[in-house]
Amino acid sequence: MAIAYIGIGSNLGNRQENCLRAIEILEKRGITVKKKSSIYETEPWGVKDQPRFINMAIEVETGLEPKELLRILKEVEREVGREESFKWGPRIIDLDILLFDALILREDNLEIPHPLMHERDFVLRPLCEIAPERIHPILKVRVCDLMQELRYRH
Ligand code: PH2
Ligand code: MG
Ligand code: MG
Repeated sequence: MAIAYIGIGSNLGNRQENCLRAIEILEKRGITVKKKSSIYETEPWGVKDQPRFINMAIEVETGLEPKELLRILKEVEREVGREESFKWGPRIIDLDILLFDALILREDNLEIPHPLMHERDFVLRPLCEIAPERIHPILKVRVCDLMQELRYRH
């Protein structure tokens, strides 16, 4: 079994309901959700001219391989109602793998750790709530320290 962290975001429709519904569907698909962060309302990052987001992070336990987990996340996104949008644009639901054990994977369609997680307050804040001591396997820094560093830079 692996422990993975998933970042959840929504800025269209009933944002909170979308996030909670995604978690429910994941559980129905046999993914054990072990921890849930609080619900955070965050300023849009990257493309600023769009509605505010709801963000969360969850810890899951799974026997799936990372690629299989990614496939399930995409299916759940579709089930919650995600439609095509542009990069960093508004979305009903977004489910991103942040960390997967201490795995480092760099492929075209899947990069773990998430390549921008250490730059994003909307990822680090909820993640820090449920996994402050987790080590980023490339940067070799704890999640809580990544958040401190980000605060310092901004
Ligand atoms: N997701 C993005 C782009 N910008 N900003 C916030 N606050 N929250 C997000 O989840 C988010 C974002 C692309 O995935
Ligand atoms: Mg994303
Ligand atoms: Mg995504």
